[in-house]
Amino acid sequence: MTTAGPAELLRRLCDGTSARLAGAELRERVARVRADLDAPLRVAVAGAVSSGKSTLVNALLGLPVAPVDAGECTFVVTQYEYGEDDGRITVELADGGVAYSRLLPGHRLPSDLGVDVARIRRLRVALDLPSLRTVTIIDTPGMNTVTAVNERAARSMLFGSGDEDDRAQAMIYVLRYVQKFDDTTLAEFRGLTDACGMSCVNTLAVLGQIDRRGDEDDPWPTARRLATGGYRDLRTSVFDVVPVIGLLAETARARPLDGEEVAALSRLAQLDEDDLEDYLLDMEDFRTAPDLPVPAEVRHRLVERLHRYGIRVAVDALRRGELSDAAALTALLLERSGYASAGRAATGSVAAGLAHFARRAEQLKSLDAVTRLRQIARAPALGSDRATLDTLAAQLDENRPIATALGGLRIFTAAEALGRGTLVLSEDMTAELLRLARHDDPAGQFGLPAGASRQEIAAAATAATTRWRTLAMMNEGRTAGHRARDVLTVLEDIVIAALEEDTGPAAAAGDPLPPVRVDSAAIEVLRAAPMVPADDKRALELLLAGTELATQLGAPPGAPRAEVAGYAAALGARFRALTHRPISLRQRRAAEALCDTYEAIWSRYHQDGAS
Ligand SMILES: Nc1nc2c(ncn2[C@@H]2O[C@H](COP(=O)(O)OP(=O)(O)O)[C@@H](O)[C@H]2O)c(=O)[nH]1
Ligand SMILES: [Mg+2]
Repeated sequence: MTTAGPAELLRRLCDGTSARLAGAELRERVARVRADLDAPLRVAVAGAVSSGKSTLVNALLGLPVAPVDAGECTFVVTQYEYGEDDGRITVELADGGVAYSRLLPGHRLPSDLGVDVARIRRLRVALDLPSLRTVTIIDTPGMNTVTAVNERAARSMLFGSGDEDDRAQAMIYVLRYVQKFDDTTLAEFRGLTDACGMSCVNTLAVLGQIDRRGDEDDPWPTARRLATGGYRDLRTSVFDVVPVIGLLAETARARPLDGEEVAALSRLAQLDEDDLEDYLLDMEDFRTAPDLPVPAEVRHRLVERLHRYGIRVAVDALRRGELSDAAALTALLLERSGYASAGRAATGSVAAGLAHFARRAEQLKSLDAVTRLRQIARAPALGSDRATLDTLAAQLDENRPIATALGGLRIFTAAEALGRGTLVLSEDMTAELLRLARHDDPAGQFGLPAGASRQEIAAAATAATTRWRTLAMMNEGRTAGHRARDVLTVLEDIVIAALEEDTGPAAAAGDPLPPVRVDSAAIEVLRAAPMVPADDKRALELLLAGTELATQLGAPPGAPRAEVAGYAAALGARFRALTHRPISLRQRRAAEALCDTYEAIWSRYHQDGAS
C-alpha cells in the first residue's frame, strides 16, 4: 500500500525524460514541471473587480500588503511567495526583463514601482512567512465578465499570461453580492473554472462581503443559508462554498485597530443607541456628520476598517462591557468575520478551505504536472525527441502503471469528469463521489461519524464497490467506464487497508474455507501468454494447486476470512491491471474471468466477515 507517492513518481518521470531530450526548449519545459512539484502550491484568488480579493489576500497573509481599492498595483497579477529576503519585489516585465524593488515599511506595496504598469507581466513579492512554505498566494486583477472568453484569454486575465506554466494549481473564487445562484451565474462560473483548468477538487468559492447583503442586523443566518444552497448548485465545480466578511478578517489579522480607533469606538458606545443607529444607516452620514464626538478622520478609518456591521459589533460589545482590551476586540472581530470555523472541520470556512489545499498540495501539484506533461508530450518534435515524447505519452496513458499508481488522484480525475459531464451519475453516486473527493479520512469519505470502526468503514466501502463495479461494467471501454474503475480501485484499497489493520489476534483462524472452482481454460490462456508477468503466473498456479481457499490465494493455510478476502482483493486488482495491458482479446477475456473469480471471493468473505 505505501509505495512512492504520486509526486515522487512524477519527479522520476521528469528526470528520466529530461535526461533523454536533446531539444533545449523541451528540456526546459519538463524542468519547469519538475521544479513546480517541489515548489509550494500556487493558489490564485480570483473574482470580479472589487469583489474583495485583495482584502482577502491580506487576511490570508496576515499582512496589509495587497493594495485595496485604488492604486495601480491592483491591475497587476501579484504573487506572494516564501522568501527569506522579506519584502523583496521581483517585477517581471512583459518583454522578459526583470526589475527589483522593495515593500515599504509596514509591509505595503509601493504605488510606484518605477516601471510603467503596462509593461509589467507579474509581481513576485517575497515574504518570510512559514505559511507560504506550502502555498503561494496569487492576487489577481479580476474581471467583470466571464462570458465569451476563450481559455487563453480567461487565463491571462486571471494569471497574467495564457502560459500553461503560470497557471494556478488551485483557486479561491470570490463571489460578490450573489443573492441567489441563477442559471446564468452558474453557467458563467462553470465556464470560467473549466477554462482555467479548475474543478471541484481545487476550487473554493467564497461568498464575500456578506455584511453588505440585505439589511438584517446579523447577516450570518442568511449568509450560511446562501452558502449551503450555493454548494448544492456548484458542487460539481467547487470543493466548498464558504461565506466570509473579508474586511473584518483583514482588520483582525492584518491591521488591528490602534488605540485611537479603539478609544473612538468607546466614545461611540456611550452615545444614545438609536442616535448612533441613525448615523450608521448611511455610511456617508456617519463619516461627515458634524456633531459626532469622534474626529471625522478617525470615523473615516473606522468605516474603512469595519464598515457598518463591524462598527455595530464593536460598539455593542463595548456597551455590554464585554471587551477588556484591544486584543479582545480583535478576537471578537475575527470570530464575527467567519474566517475560521470552530474546530478542525475540513469545510465551512476560508481557513478550513486553505488548510485543505495545503494538506493536498502534493496531490494537486501532481494533477497539474500530469496535465502539463501530457501537453508537452503532444508538442512537435523530431528524431529521438519524438520517440522520447511518445514514450512520455505512453507512460502517462491512463491505463499504464504510472497513472494507476497515482492513488487517490483517481478520485480527483473521476470528480473532474463528473464536472465536465463525461461521467454521468445518479444523485446518490454523485454525492458519494464528491464525499470521497472532499474528505481526507475514510469515515468522512463514507459519510460515517468520525469515530466509525474499521468494520463499519470496510462495510460501507464494500457496499460502494458493488455500485461502482456495476457502473464500470455498464460503461466498459468508455471514459465513464475507466473513471468508474478508478473509483472502484480506490474503494478496494480502502477495504483492504481497513481489513489489514483488522487482522490482529482477535481475528482467530477458523476452519479452512472450501476451495473455489477455477476456470482452467482461462488459466491456461494466461499461463501461455508472454505478456503476463511471472508473479501473476505463479498466482495462477497456486489457484490450480491449492486445496483450500487460503492456499489457492497464496495466503497461509487456515488464514482467517478477512485475510483471505484481502488476498483476493489484491489479486483481483492485479489481474484487472493486466486487462489494461496490450494483450489479445482472448487473453483479456481470460484475465477478466480471473478478476471476476477473485472479486467474487473477496465480496463473499469480506461481507461475511463484516456482518
Ligand atoms: N463591507 C465590506 N467591504 C469590503 C469587504 N471586503 C472588501 N471590502 C471593500 O471592498 C472594496 C474592494 O476591495 P478589494 O479587496 O480592493 O477588491 P478587489 O478589487 O477584488 O481586490 C474595498 O473598499 C474594500 O475595503 C467586506 O467583507 N465587507
Ligand atoms: Mg485587488
